[in-house]
Amino acid sequence: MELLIVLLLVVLILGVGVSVVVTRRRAGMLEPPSILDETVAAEPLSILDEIVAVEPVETASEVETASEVEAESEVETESEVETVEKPRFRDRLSKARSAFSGSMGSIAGRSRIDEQTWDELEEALILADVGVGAAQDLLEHLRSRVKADGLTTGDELLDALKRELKERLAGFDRTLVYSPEAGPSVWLFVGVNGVGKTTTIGKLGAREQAEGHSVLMAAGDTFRAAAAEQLGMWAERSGALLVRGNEGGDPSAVIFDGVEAASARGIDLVLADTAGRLHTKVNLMDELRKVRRVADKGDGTVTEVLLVLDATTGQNGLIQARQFTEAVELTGVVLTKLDGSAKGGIVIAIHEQLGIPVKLVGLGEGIDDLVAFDPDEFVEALFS
Ligand SMILES: Nc1nc2c(ncn2[C@@H]2O[C@H](COP(=O)(O)OP(=O)(O)O)[C@@H](O)[C@H]2O)c(=O)[nH]1
Ligand SMILES: [Mg+2]
Repeated sequence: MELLIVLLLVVLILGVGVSVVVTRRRAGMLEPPSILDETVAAEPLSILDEIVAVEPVETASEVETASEVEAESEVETESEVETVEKPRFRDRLSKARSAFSGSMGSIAGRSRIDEQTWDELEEALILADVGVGAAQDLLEHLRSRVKADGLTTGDELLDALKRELKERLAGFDRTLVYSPEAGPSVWLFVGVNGVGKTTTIGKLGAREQAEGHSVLMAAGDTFRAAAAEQLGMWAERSGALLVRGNEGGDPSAVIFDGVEAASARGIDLVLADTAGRLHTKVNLMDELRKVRRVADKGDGTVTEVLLVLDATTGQNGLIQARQFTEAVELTGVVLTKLDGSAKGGIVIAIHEQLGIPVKLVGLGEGIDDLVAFDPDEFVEALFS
């Protein structure tokens, strides 16, 4: 009996002890979070503190991951900034690229080149806006390449096409010419309404200013007052000067005044905007001939006459282009809106049919979205 009482006492004492320990443990477990809560309250980086509170052991790796993510997003931001500075064909040509490589898709992976392959390639080239004439000429050259080099697969054929395209686009001088000894250089921009003349002048003015040339913009599009205002905004953004006339005024006079003003101030470059449409019954091409003549009359020298073409208009754009080629001696093409629904083949068509080089390409509406045309980069982007 005594033994039983002693045992009961022992059990009781142990029970109380254990419960005390458990309570203490519980208290111990409760305490740290309250400390952490205080820490959380003190430190602003509550996300990290939450991670510490939930899984203290993995804190280090969590933080590492977090900083890795941070590092990655920083890199992304940096490359975004780079893209803004100089957009790349690969990034901006997504639509042209998928149209082009999509239509070539059935040829890739073929184990042999037969008549059906040639038919499909011709169709694909025409769909890509290369134009019927240029497509047939390309195919002719490719046929002899296939024979001479013993090419047998679809992939080899596409590779040969890629090389052929690069060769055809090589050998054009794409520099924009200054004439430092002959007064201000005048670069004239022509093209139908809405193709992007004014926007191109704005972007290019900013680029030339940034490269250390002084720029004056002449608002030769007197068709609408809004056109001069639009150019004025670009001039302000790029730090260029602006010369404008009255709505409905003589475009040649505005450009002539612009050249004189530039000459008086020792400005290197006049970017001259023109209208794609006229108030008067005068033919646009006659007007442009006059603009071209008058721009050369004063102290300046016209060193570039750039036809601005909207890439999304495809083969139709080329029909207009021919009219301009006949009116004024063009020195190059600015191909805008290649970031849109344009098909890349238009670039080939311009070189083949007009015989003048694409010098600049518009890849968006922003001030930095104008790049020099690089044929190799362009062809690679189309096939990637
Ligand atoms: N997406 C895209 N839009 C462009 C590009 N160039 C011009 N634009 C847009 O095309 C429209 C007409 O441009 P604008 O310069 O006024 O044409 P203009 O009538 O020839 O002077 C404007 O909304 C421009 O922002 C380009 O390269 N890409
Ligand atoms: Mg305009």
